[in-house]
Amino acid sequence: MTADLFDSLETTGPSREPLAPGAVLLRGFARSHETELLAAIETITAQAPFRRMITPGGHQMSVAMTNCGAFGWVTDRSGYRYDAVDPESGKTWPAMPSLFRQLAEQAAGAAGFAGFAPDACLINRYEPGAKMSLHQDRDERDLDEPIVSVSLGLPATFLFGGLKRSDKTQRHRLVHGDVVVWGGPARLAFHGVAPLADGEHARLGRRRINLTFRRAR
Ligand code: MD3
Ligand code: FE
Repeated sequence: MTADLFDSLETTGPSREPLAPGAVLLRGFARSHETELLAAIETITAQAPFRRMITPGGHQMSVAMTNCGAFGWVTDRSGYRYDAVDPESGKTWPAMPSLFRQLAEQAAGAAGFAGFAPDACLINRYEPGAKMSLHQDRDERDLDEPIVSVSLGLPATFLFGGLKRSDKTQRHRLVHGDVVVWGGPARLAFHGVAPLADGEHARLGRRRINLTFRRAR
């Protein structure tokens, strides 16, 4: 473990760093729940396996995705949408585990968004080289609701821009257990993830998993 991580977690506990107006990084907020989170992800992905979806433009995403909760985010040639049904199985998505719901609610509360009640959790899996191009999240009905993200496994370089695609981007390294709450003026910011560097994580091997909790409907 690095000196930084040791200082921030072992001696002082999770820390709270503002990234931009409306965006708060809760460093290590999910670390103490890693075993239960990973077990829940195993259960979910046994029912709704990771798959690489096709964008409306016809490209296959490098990130593999699945969902849990009442609604799941999906993309295909016809567009992006939230759907109660997994198009691969024709069944509803696995239920959102209460730990997921509680973690998201607590993180949102710590960032000033009391009462956050997510109805969708998108689960993204990155393998070395996988990336997410700059985009905005705007498929949710109420953009006043925040998004809570949980990073697990290999570290990633997260890109965080402004309200225009051409705005300059800040880079932030997100590591295992980090939670970020995105709301208010940050909610419609362009953002993405740089190609994942290869590595070996003690719990996840050559992978990064990101959970995003949303109020879709
Ligand atoms: C900033 N996922 O699933 S999480 C996504 O690491 C997505 O997998 C990335 O962007 C990932 O849509 C980034 C952090 C994140 C999520 C939503 C945001 C940052 C955001 C919405 C608005 C602004
Ligand atoms: Fe996004």
